[in-house]
Amino acid sequence: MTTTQVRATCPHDCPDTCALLITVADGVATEVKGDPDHPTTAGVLCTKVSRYTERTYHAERLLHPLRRVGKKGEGKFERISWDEALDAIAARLQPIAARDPQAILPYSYCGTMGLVQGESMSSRFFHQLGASLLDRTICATAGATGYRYTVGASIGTDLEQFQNAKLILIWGGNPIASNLHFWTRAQEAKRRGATLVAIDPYRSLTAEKCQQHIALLPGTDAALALGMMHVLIAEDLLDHDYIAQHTLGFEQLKQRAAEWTPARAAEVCGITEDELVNLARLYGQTAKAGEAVAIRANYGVQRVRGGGMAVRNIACLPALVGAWRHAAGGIQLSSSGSFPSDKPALQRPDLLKTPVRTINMTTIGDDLLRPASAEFGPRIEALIVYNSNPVAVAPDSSKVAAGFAREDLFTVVLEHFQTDTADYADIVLPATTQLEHVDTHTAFGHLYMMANNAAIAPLGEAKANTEIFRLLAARMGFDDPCFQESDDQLAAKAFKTSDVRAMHFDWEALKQKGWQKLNMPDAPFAAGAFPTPSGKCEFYSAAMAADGLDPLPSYNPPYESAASNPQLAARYPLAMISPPARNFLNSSFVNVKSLRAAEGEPHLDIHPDDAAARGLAHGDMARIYNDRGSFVAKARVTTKARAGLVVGLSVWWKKLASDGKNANEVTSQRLTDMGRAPTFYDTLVQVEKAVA
Ligand SMILES: Nc1nc2c(c(=O)[nH]1)N[C@H]1C(S)=C(S)[C@@H](COP(=O)(O)OP(=O)(O)OC[C@H]3O[C@@H](n4cnc5c(=O)[nH]c(N)nc54)[C@H](O)[C@@H]3O)O[C@H]1N2
Ligand SMILES: Nc1nc2c(c(=O)[nH]1)N[C@H]1C(S)=C(S)[C@@H](COP(=O)(O)OP(=O)(O)OC[C@H]3O[C@@H](n4cnc5c(=O)[nH]c(N)nc54)[C@H](O)[C@@H]3O)O[C@H]1N2
Ligand code: SF4
Ligand SMILES: [Mo]
Repeated sequence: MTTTQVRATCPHDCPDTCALLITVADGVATEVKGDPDHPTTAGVLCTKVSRYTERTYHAERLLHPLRRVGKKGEGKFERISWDEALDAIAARLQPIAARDPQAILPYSYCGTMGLVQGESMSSRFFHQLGASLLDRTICATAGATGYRYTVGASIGTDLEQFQNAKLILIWGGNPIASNLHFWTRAQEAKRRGATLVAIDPYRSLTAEKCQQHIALLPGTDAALALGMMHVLIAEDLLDHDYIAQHTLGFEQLKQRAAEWTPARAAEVCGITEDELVNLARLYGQTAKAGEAVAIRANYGVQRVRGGGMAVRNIACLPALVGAWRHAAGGIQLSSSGSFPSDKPALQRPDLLKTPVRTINMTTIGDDLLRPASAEFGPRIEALIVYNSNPVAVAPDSSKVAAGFAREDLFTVVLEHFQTDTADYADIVLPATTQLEHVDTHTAFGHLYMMANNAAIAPLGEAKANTEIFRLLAARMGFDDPCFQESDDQLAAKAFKTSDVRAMHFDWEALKQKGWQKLNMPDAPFAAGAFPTPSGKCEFYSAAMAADGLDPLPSYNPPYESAASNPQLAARYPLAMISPPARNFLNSSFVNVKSLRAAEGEPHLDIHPDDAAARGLAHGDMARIYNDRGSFVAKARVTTKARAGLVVGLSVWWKKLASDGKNANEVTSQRLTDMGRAPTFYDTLVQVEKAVA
């Protein structure tokens, strides 16, 4: 028996982007471990990816192309050959492209975060075709936009510094579930005497383990940050020198913050004035004592109408107290902007010869149902889905499913499994997993360029996304030489070596070593030099004014809350959030038995008072509904959910739930204040005991 060890990278949409070691015995992957030498992975993986072989060798892996024989959504398919599949696709796409290629839409997200198997050959294909562009907003664009207006780019505190902080605000994140290797650092900081504060409407696994927990109402974080600014300014807990040298608009900010008395802010947030004032003092006084104060801002704050502004306001705090002076101070939202990846080289936008429209992935429900019009352009006639499971993950799911069920829509799905989305496909194409293909990765939680070597041969007839788009390009008659490039050739172009941060990038060397840190200063904004138009942290943003937004920190209340929409709240009094379950990764892994068993079944956490008012007991089946739809989940009566809030950990495969539905039945397609992003956690519902 020959046993080898292959260096790989976790492909999932998780900030940790772990370095993996794959043990391969006679061509079979037998173990997936964390690389002990990688500084942030440190030999530890989450439960999900420790079970990676269970996913790769799953009995239900798609191993052959399939053609639908049943009704859309029914899941009945027959096996066909690759030639038949590619011919069938080209035969459907060609006439549509001849009429108007914008009627063809790619739909993809981060099933893999790889630069090669994500958007490289696929983008080239759609650019050459002249298909509609997809605005990939489903996760991070609200916060990224708010952060960019303020700090300049998605650059922040290095993960490897957090253990040295004296105070860490874990703001809208649940790292025990979703950012494990940050949690390790936070715990180390705690051992060294740091205080951890969770800011989260829900007593999450993480909030339970922090010394303090501020359980504010969902969607009110921008007000909390404004109230904190008020206290910092009123009590002079400021770094005047840092403000003078490295910020813009302090005098205007001062006036704005004056309006946000602790009493007003606390009322909006549904917390006590003391909680707010004490938090601001803890933050300001710790900084004033010369200690590092850090914020880990995460996605929980962004999935509401005011999500962009919330991140912007939070991102102002470190500059006010001079937290950026310390390598362990400041804020991390995402490290993605640190990577000089060369997207134009990979994606070749120059292949697109005429301007085309852009469709927002968040509103795919409405857009699939939209007729042709002067504003919208042609009706969507063909959809090619890869690296995503929109029928489960996109908001307002009954609309999404209705769109996918259109008989006149031609749908191709590239997948590992027969997902809720694949059930609606005309043609399903089997894709390789990370163990079977080559890739290179950035990260959004650390600063390492990462390599993924193929550990095993593709299973069955599975092919890498890149190879599928190469074959489709050939079928469509695209003869540009760029459609011949191999995965290694693509990976070799992934980073700009002209940029000092990646000047040492060399693909062959990276494949050998597995990972390589970017050249980045330890404390990125210790001496200012923010990548904003002014070079300063912008409390006042002229770019925002130009974009029609309030140029100063402000508060955009939720679309759906008791305070902002009392009429709706009279019918649907409970705020619902549906953050990630620990054992799933979005909708990935839901079909892995051991992981699904750990989650059990869809649950709804509800406060004892709210349950009692509805005659709902622990373990009863609850029906959760609003005007958009309904789903059922088993009630867990618990004070983890504050009164007025219900929590349904997600994202379940609809077909693995007893009613064939999930939390996205009730979420809406309305967009955030910035970044055209979804508002999954801006949802009012009513709950009742389900009739058996
Ligand atoms: N195990 C696991 N890990 C994951 C994922 C997964 O599905 N499972 N998904 C990955 C992806 S794609 C992402 S984007 C990240 C997401 O992971 P996180 O960044 O941690 O974000 P969420 O899980 O959306 O929310 C985190 C916390 O925010 C809280 N929250 C909800 N609304 C609000 C609010 O208005 N204000 C505040 N302050 N808090 C709020 C929730 O209760 C939750 O506990 O995790 C990644 N990692
Ligand atoms: N209610 C609610 N809805 C949510 C969220 C929430 O918190 N609550 N979170 C939102 C967020 S943050 C995100 S990021 C989105 C995530 O939404 P998606 O990006 O759609 O993520 P997944 O559901 O994991 O689906 C990814 C799919 O890609 C497939 N895949 C993986 N690797 C490959 C590959 O190499 N090739 C191909 N062809 N396929 C591959 C996987 O099998 C999987 O089915 O969901 C959003 N939806
Ligand atoms: S999902 Fe996240 S924590 Fe788990 S192995 Fe992948 S990168 Fe690491
Ligand atoms: Mo996400």
